[in-house]
Amino acid sequence: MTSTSAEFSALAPYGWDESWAEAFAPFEADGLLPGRVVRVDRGQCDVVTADGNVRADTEFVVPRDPMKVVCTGDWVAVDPGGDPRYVRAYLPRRTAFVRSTSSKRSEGQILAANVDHAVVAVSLAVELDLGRVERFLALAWESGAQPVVVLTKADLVPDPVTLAHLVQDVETSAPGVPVLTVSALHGDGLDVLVALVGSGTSVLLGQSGAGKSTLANALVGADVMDVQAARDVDGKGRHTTTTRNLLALPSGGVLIDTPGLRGVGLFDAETGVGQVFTEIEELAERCRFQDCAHESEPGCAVRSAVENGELPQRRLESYRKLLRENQWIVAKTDARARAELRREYRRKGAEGKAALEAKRGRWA
Ligand SMILES: Nc1nc2c(ncn2[C@@H]2O[C@H](COP(=O)(O)OP(=O)(O)OP(=O)(O)O)[C@@H](O)[C@H]2O)c(=O)[nH]1
Ligand SMILES: [Mg+2]
Ligand SMILES: [Zn+2]
Repeated sequence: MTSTSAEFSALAPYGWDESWAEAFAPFEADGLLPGRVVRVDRGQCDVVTADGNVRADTEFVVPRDPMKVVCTGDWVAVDPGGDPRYVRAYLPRRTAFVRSTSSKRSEGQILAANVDHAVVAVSLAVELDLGRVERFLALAWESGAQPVVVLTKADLVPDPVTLAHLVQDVETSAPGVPVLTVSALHGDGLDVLVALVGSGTSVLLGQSGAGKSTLANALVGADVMDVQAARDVDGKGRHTTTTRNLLALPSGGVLIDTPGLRGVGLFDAETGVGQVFTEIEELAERCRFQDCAHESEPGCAVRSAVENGELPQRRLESYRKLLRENQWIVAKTDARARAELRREYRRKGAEGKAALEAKRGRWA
């Protein structure tokens, strides 16, 4: 069975296509309804379907694994009958943003799924923190989406030379990533962003107060998202946006607005980190030793690039810091996985022993 044309016309603005329909076919055969999650809060989600918006419980697809929790951007199979309705399954994700939840528990948390463009919003109202930009970009690359950096509130940097320098600094920290400047206040630079988010699904990421919801409203052309009242408190105070919201854009494309992230912990993002620091990884290929740590080894191409001013020292330090952090998370996750495995073995071992004793008992 294939997806109906009603489904196509209702869901196409949200990104439904032939290949999603194909992935959905087995669920269609079971009489389930396809839809995209536009918002999640506390075990429930809003799903846009051909029957309009439905609120559904996600209970059935949550086997206590935070990576398997339905999230905004997921394509899901909803039980059409029943009260409450249930999300029965989600389709395999094309991309997923994962961060580590906290430093104590090494768990991944899915921020958004099936995203094509990751728009990292960075406010020009506060001092540029390139390390933070790099961290966001590592997360973005790791997800499988193409990142773009948007420097917001460009109206606050009226001097074009200063603005150009800021853009250049970010570009140096973001190889392969377009860097745009926009002012939602004046509308400057919005056309470039409109073109970029006009296809596929984009997610707005960044600190609280960076101007993500202001951009979302500008792109939607209506005040659909609440915006922070005072504009001089970037990154501080209350988060204005508290849920992740998926919006269909009038000129095509889908946008997910997210709550500001104060800290983004990496979660198994080594590939992503590598993509943020491609120039360092390229230099490293020319180091004399293949496993060069770029510290005191002779013939280190990375250190000599720093010495001759080709590579900023800050970049190398940031690279090391993110790699270290990532290795630590991976080690911790592995340790946790190993501990779980040990528990499992012990449990199985105990079962096995009990079975053996029962058997012996029978023969005794
Ligand atoms: N001067 C200026 N201020 C802006 C611009 N865009 C946004 N702001 C202000 O920045 C503040 C924060 O904007 P929001 O859009 O709420 O920020 P956010 O990133 O969505 O914040 P959270 O939802 O908390 O993550 C608001 O007071 C906006 O008016 C801009 O282009 N220029
Ligand atoms: Mg917001
Ligand atoms: Zn080296």
